[in-house]
Amino acid sequence: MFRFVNIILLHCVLIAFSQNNATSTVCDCNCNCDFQIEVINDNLDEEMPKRSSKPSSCMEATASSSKSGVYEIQIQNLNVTDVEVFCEEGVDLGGWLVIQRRQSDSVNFTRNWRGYKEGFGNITENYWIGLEKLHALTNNCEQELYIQMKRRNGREYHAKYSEFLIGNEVEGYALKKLSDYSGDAGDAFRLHRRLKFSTYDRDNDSDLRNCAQLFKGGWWFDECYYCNLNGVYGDDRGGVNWRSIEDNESLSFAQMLIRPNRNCLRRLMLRN
Ligand SMILES: [Ca+2]
Repeated sequence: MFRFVNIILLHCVLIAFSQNNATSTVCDCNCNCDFQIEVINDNLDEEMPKRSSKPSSCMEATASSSKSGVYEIQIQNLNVTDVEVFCEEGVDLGGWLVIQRRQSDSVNFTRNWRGYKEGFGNITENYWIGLEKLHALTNNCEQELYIQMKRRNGREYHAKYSEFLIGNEVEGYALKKLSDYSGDAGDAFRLHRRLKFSTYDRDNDSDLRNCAQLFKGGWWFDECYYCNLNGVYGDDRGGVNWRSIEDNESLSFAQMLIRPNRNCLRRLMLRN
């Protein structure tokens, strides 16, 4: 309960600041708050730095609509100024940004280093956001990671990690941080911590073989994997796989999402 209230509180404060609404009640924002906070400062507009016009996360982007869909955000430390992202509101209190999705075989995930670096697919369907954006997003402010998965029998699973951090290209876009796990899918991603990303043309794995070539998708391969959500869709021998759910079945759905975590929100509150 404390955690739930805490997330809602931080969400509401962020929304209030993003709207620069200095004198109103913070929780008049359709965010299901069961309490109210009065912001008392008549000169707040003068004292608070103006936020940029574009939101920097899905938590901000969806603040007034609370609807899933495509939004434009700004990502600091990235050459592109406006980036279209898909924001998911239907999962774990919402405010999530989709970084990867598998739902059919319509997009080929056998891509080279450049493909995984820049991203590919359709933002509303099968999709990979790209490692450059993932590095920028996870480094600008601490993010948590939520992974949704579904088997062919319809049963759904999830894995959640309290912090998710990806290195830069020189570091091989390594999975630098993957903090506390919760969920019912099993902690198959933990064993990929600190590993570099590999594609068939950039073998950074720990195996004598080329895992990305063998399993036809880019991932943080080891020798070769405990989970791989970028494998061949529908291929039970090396497909979209999370071994702590089922070793030999390609999942029918997988989606990876990130959202500013508590540490990030706390820092944003202090900065404001
Ligand atoms: Ca190798």
